[in-house]
Amino acid sequence: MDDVEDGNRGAPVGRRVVLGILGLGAAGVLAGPRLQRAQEAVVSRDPSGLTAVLPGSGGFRYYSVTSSVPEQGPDTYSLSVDGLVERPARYRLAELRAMPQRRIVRDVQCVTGWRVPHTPFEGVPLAHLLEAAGVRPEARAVRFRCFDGVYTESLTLEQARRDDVLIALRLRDEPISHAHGGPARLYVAPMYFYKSAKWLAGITVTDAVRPGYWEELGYDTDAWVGSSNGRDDDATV
Ligand SMILES: Nc1nc2c(c(=O)[nH]1)N[C@H]1C(S)=C(S)[C@@H](COP(=O)(O)O)O[C@H]1N2
Ligand SMILES: [Mo]
Repeated sequence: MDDVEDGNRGAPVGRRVVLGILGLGAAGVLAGPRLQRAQEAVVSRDPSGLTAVLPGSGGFRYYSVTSSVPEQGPDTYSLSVDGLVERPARYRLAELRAMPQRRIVRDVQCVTGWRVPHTPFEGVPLAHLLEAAGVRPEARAVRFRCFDGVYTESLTLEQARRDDVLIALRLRDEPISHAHGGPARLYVAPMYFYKSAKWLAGITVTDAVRPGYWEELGYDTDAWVGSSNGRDDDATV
């Protein structure tokens, strides 16, 4: 329960509301329209979302700011790269899988306090796609769009070129499930998990950072674990 009420800079989520929603059961988080509406109402005030610990999820919470997201797979998925680049591109899942992959094992850290230790993510370094696209000299930032149609994120170009930022295709050595943002999600290892946009659909190179979904609501755009969002004290967690 702690993560629900912890670290919230907006209106706190009342314990009674939280208990009421949890009482509807974890399975309903993914399926029940009534719970999804309740979930949205809560999530809109708190990036912890209120979600549930899914059975067998190994400590992950399921988060989505939208109530349902259409599934995409090898036949339908594509990722676009455009904006201030010499060579805009669109990649199918098979093409992404054929690129050089990097595997990173770190702790997943949500800004609200929950953590999943030693979690392997694997995918194409974002730097590789930027290199292939040919970033123009005036570019300063990268913007991410999701096929849920709502969530957005952004990084400075310098952050986006780090070798611990991936277009992740695998989580815990399996293809990323739909619930975890598959078939491809952003993975920004050194930052709080809200930077790791699920259901990634598009990458646009831009001239300035535009705050993403949660950042419009007050969370830090530079979301370094341990030194952002007023959590400097947590540097070792
Ligand atoms: N598209 C999208 N990406 C998202 C979110 C979301 O609601 N929609 N939530 C963020 C937050 S706050 C967290 S903690 C993680 C949760 O990822 P998980 O559902 O795989 O645990 O996804 C991040 N990426
Ligand atoms: Mo989060």
